[in-house]
Amino acid sequence: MLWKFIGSNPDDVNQRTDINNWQLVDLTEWARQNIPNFPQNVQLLSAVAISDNGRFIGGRAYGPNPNDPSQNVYFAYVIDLQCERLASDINGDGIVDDADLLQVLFDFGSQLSCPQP
Ligand SMILES: [Ca+2]
Repeated sequence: MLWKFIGSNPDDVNQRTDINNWQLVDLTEWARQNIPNFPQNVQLLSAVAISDNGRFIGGRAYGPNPNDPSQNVYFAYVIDLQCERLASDINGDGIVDDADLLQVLFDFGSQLSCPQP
């Protein structure tokens, strides 16, 4: 287990990328790339907890209040890292349904075209 004090300023973390070859990531950008339907107007500010088995990560976020989207609030979040997107969920809304099938039908027979070198 590793624990290392690297500074009292959060910017110190970003300047130290050599900690056992860890790669620091922007949590919000990571979530937008890996979590289906992650809201564009929510920012993950920090990760403060991880479950013993590494499956869940919890932290603090900032974004619209679900009860009053006109107001932004700070809130806690939990990410389940084992909840993966189904390959057949074409539009990434977490449900495999007729919308996904329709998208496949629209694309049926299409081919990627790449410019000739
Ligand atoms: Ca879908």
